[in-house]
Amino acid sequence: MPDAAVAARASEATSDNTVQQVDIAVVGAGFAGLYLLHRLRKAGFTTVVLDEAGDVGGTWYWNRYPGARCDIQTIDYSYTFDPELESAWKWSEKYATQPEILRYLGFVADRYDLRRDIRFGTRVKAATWDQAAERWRLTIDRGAGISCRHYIMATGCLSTPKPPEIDGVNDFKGEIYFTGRWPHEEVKLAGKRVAVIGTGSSGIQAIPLIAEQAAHLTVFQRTPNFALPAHNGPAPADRVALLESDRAGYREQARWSLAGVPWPQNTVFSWQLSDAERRERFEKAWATGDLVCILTQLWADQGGDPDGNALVAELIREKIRATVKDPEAAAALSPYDHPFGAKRPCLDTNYYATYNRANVTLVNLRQEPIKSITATGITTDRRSFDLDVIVFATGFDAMTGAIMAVHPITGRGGKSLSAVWANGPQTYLGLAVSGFPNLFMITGPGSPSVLSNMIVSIEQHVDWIVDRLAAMRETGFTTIEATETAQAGWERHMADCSMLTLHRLANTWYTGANVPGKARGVMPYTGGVGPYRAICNEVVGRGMLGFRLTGPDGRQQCNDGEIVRLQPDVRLVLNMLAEMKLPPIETMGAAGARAFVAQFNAARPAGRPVGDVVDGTLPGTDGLLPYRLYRPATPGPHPIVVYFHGGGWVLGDEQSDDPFCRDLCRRSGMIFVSVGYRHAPEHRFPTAAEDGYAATRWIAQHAAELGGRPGPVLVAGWSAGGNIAAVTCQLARDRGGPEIAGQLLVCPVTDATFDRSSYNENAEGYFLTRSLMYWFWDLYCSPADRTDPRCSPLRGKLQGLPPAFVVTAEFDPLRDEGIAYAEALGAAGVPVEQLMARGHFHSSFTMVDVVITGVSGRARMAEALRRFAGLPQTMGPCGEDVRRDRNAPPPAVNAAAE
Ligand code: N01
Repeated sequence: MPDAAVAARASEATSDNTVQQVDIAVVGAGFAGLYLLHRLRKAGFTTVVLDEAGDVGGTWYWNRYPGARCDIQTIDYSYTFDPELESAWKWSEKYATQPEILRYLGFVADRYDLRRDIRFGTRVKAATWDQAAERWRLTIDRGAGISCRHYIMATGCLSTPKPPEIDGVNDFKGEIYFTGRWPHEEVKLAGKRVAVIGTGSSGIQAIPLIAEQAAHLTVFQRTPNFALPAHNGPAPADRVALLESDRAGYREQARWSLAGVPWPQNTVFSWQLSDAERRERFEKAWATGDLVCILTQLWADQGGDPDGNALVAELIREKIRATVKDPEAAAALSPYDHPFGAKRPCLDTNYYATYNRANVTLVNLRQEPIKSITATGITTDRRSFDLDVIVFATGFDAMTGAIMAVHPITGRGGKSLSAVWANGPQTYLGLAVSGFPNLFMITGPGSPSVLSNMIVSIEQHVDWIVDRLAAMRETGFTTIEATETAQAGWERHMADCSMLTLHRLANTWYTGANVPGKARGVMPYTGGVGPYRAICNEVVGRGMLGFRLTGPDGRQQCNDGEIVRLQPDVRLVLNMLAEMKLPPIETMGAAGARAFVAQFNAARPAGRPVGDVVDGTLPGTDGLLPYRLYRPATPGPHPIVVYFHGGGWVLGDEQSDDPFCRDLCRRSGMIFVSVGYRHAPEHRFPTAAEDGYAATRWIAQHAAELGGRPGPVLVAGWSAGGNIAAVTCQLARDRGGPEIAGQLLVCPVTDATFDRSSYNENAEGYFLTRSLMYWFWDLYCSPADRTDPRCSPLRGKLQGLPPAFVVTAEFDPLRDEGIAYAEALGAAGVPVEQLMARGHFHSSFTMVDVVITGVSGRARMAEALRRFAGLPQTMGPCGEDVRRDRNAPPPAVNAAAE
């Protein structure tokens, strides 16, 4: 279809002075608005779509600069709602050009006869909620306005260009263009001196093509970006074959994937690969020319861990150095200020090689900032450039800009959206805002949107909204509004999710950092497309949780609450476990349960390398006990932590908490000796406790032999191991040593009492169940012995114990006894810090590299251990040294959530 076929066609229905009455008004006629219109119409809603542009296309209408293409392969960047549409359209390239994408949208508009309900060239000037009528009143710049029951912003995430923010723009006598508002007529650059300001995706796509035309091109770069060759051409045969082998399955997989494009989840970690293997993976991904591939397929820790990420970043910088001949330019083009992927990487065609051209100059604004734009060009603080054309590729007021651009939006009680969002966007699910009934956003802030294949996310949002509106109509409800509780919960969940990736570590449009004065925070949902879809479905399944619905007869429905209270990765783990439909562990018998644990542990990510791992035995009270020693890679001698594994005194061994021991060894810079104490039911109470104490004494006496620092040791343990660690401290105090410098108790068992709230609230559904705990207790200890402080340390004397760091998890049956122990220690005058881990479960901290949100908690545990050991500095969450003020007091007893 020729371009002309999608040329501007002004819509009708603008001339008369009557307010147009519709069920639903939509702003935006891009991918989102078009599908929305199609679905709303099919559902029988009267609808009008408004767009300032002269035709359909949304962002693709405006972004017509040379080189504009999509950066998700076009076989994925397509509507999937209609299989017939899929077979009716064939893309010509792997990454379609802007004109082809615009033709596609024109084709869709024609196929479903959409234009007749779109008012082009129409701008919304204000939207006001009329509470009495329960309708939105829209003021527009052409005609009498619109009255609608529901108002939907399909305004796109990257459609409002940000102002140039450079002095003197208006003085320039030459031509000025914005990539985001490129003229429809041809822009002639041949023979001209052209400047491009900005090296994001737009600049990087445009620069090579402008360089081919211009007499001279000067690129003004403030921050270098990572760019990868697109290797454009026909759609890759392997991806096409994958799609065509099972189109419906492929699309469904995309809908449940993390980024909206079906690629398998990576389970191999960088430290499990040799340099050569990493390079091989990298070269393969580089040759693929696919953002999602290189962002997800190298190694499992590339997106969430700075160390794993740094390996990719350096491999890309190597490519830049190999391509750009001038070492100074290569250095300037090499990004060091952000992790790879934390800022949107770009797909390019000959971008870096363009800097080898004689007619291209790179100006590094970090070394010579722009002073001003003058009548004749651009002046930096070192030199002046005479120019005929300046192209601003300076980006967008992303995610919120386009919504704010149709302001004022005034909700219930005169609330203004800009006021509500003054400190950053607040939404429920990125779909709705409390105080703004019947207002929806497609791919709004708080939804996966720009961190996903937009089309998959758009279809999900549109389907969800239209289905809800249809359901409301059926049930007679006329308004729907997010509650404040739900919205605040979503904000917390968003913040939790932001810890899963590295986006928070970069100054980008994802975080609002590109617009001066804009509130900062990760705006898109980083928890992934599939998990997000599951959450939206769950909201419906739980009776529209977090929404208030009202009807004309005074009827109301409101299941208030937070949709996700678990940490996002904990939720995934628990869902996965639930899907496995495992029999309760306590029904497996001790041998069966041990076999299960061994199998379960074999499937987890291998722990990270430490300096040395040594297996040995030590004399216990009744024969030898095995141990595993983890030594840091740093020069010793190191303080020693005696560690006791979890497993209810029945399961596990000295190796079963291997990743946790490795992690704490690395973070704390201390030796961990994990002790294989004896288990029930073969060895019942008090064997485990006595073994723990005996082992600690022996290790303290042989610290130097073990390569450790002589002097006091520390103890640590998780779950039943926390119980043994706590008991060991009491025994050491009462039996004349050894000296213990501190105790780390992670979700410890402290008391054989089962009536605390957490035993009921978290009785089931969080892996460690109440009935499993009953079983452990029964195997370990007869009821008559359970008040003995050697199994219930909370009942012992607590004065004079070493300082403690007590970790408890919100969704753990053992939570309250851990808290009780910490409080009792504090009351007995023992220095104690508490970490109450919000949204975590019993195993959160030991599931290293699975529960990523446990990282900061483990960093704090390591800090506490170092403090107990008197070590002078702390180590940051990712192992980096973080100097702390040695005179500063230790953190106060901390009940804050992690
Ligand atoms: O915008 P950007 P974009 N003085 O914000 C610089 C999508 N997209 O339009 O980083 C000097 O990424 C700014 O520098 P800095 C894609 O998601 C996709 O390129 O702020 N420089 C930066 O270099 C993309 O991420 C495609 O220091 C100034 C650049 O301008 C998103 O849209 C194609 C400046 C802006 O980069 C945005 O991309 C195009 C100033 N005052 C866009 N202000 C596809 O491939 C800003 N800069 C699908």
